[in-house]
Amino acid sequence: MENIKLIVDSSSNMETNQAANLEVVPLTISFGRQDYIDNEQLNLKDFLTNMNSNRIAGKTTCPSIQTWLNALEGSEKAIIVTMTSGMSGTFSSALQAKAIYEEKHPDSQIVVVDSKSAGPELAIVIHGIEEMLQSEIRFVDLEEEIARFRMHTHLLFVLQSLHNLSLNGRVSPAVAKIAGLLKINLIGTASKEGKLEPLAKARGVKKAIREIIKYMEKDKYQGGEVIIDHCENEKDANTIKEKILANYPNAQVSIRPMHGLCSFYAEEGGIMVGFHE
Ligand code: X90
Repeated sequence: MENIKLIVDSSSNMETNQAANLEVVPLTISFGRQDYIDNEQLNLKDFLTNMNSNRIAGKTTCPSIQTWLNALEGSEKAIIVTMTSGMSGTFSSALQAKAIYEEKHPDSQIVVVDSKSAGPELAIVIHGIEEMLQSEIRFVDLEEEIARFRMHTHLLFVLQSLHNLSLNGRVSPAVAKIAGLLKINLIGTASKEGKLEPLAKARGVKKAIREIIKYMEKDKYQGGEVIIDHCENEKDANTIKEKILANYPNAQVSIRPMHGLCSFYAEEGGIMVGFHE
């Protein structure tokens, strides 16, 4: 279809690609007075060192309305995919930008999708949309088609710490309590409302990886695209990939390092698995 811009926030761990008309809009992570903008210029090593030193509790800020407006500038049609409205103001800020932009440009049409998820599931949704755009679909039908596609995409994750999630009030007190447990891996998913939903606890990584594979099957995984994002944990990401390929040799499985936002919340060792059934 003609010239439709795709815009996604940096929780997707994706990169801006002008040739593909895809722009990634950054969130910001701050430690005291030091702001890290989660874009291509972010020095991840330096960022992780600062984060792991834990001297100051960090916080995050969603993209401003103006940041979205800058990304929309010049586009008549655009699709914005944001991280979950259940844990971030990112969706709401994008919706406000849409209203302002459409009023200023009456011929423009902007679709804003609340992914109700984070990380690699956003990339899976973007890939799905890119595929739709290759077909004969009309722009007015896209929103419904994206909603249908999203019914078959999922997010699972393993977290070794919930420190930053609970310090920032992004999980309920009941979930935050699990954060105190040492050496526990929390396996979880994105709930229907787009909140962190614990599924299981595991001592040891092996067990945690088995749980991930088990829950993928429960989610009716049958060989679709998988993206595994990790925070300094390529080893476990690879093990998960191998296990998936053992059952589905033709599956497209990729591994990516998390960018700043996901690294901050998933923390060192954290793994997020986004997939299409
Ligand atoms: O400042 C902001 O608006 C950003 C807040 C982001 C909070 C959630 C980030 C989650 C990143 C952690 C594990 C996955 C949980 C996702 C459930 C939907 C990764």
